Amino acid sequence: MQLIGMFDSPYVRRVAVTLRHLGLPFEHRNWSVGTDFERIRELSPLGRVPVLVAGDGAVLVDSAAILDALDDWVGPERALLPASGVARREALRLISLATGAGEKARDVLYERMVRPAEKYHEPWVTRCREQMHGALGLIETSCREHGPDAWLVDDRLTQADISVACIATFLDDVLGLFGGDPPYPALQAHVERCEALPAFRSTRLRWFAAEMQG
Ligand SMILES: N[C@@H](CCC(=O)N[C@@H](CS)C(=O)NCC(=O)O)C(=O)O
Repeated sequence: MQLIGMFDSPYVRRVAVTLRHLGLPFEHRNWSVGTDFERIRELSPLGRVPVLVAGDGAVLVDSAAILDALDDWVGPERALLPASGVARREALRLISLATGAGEKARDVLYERMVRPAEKYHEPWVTRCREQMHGALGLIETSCREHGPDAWLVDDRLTQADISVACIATFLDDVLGLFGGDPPYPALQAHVERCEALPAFRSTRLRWFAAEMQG
């Protein structure tokens, strides 16, 4: 199995953390959507990461579809998305809020990094930031309600914990989330708990935050 994409992407990283946590071996192709765009497009004409090339050669795109396949492969006992009921609904709610916040942050970044400076549109950036903080506020409430020693939706780590932590770490790396206003103390405590786990530690790019904020 091959995972294509750099761990600076929270979407790639949540797949990598999931693979490691489940003990599924994979080769990591550390390809950039900038410099390796053409060879990524040879596998997936969409040209986005993550891309997963499965053992049977199938090419999977989009982290949500990849995570769904991984849960399917390990079976219901080990699947990281709860199978049904309130836990599944709550996990999907938190995952959607986290990925939505990540997309809004990505829009803010691309406005700065991709668009010509004279076309930078501040009202769009302000709107994206408001949307991002709206979603993060709901995640903060959930983290606070569960307390620092509990997982978010179950008595074990689920995909909600992984996705929330990967995306919040990314937001801290690129936007200084945990040093900013408003503060997110309960979310920060949850992220620190997750980032201490081996699957997270082995996929953490420490240089990335320094480069983004330097
Ligand atoms: N919904 C997608 C989002 C993936 C995504 O936005 N990947 C970014 C890297 S963080 C990317 O490939 N950007 C290059 C592009 O869209 O051209 C997923 O969950 O996999």
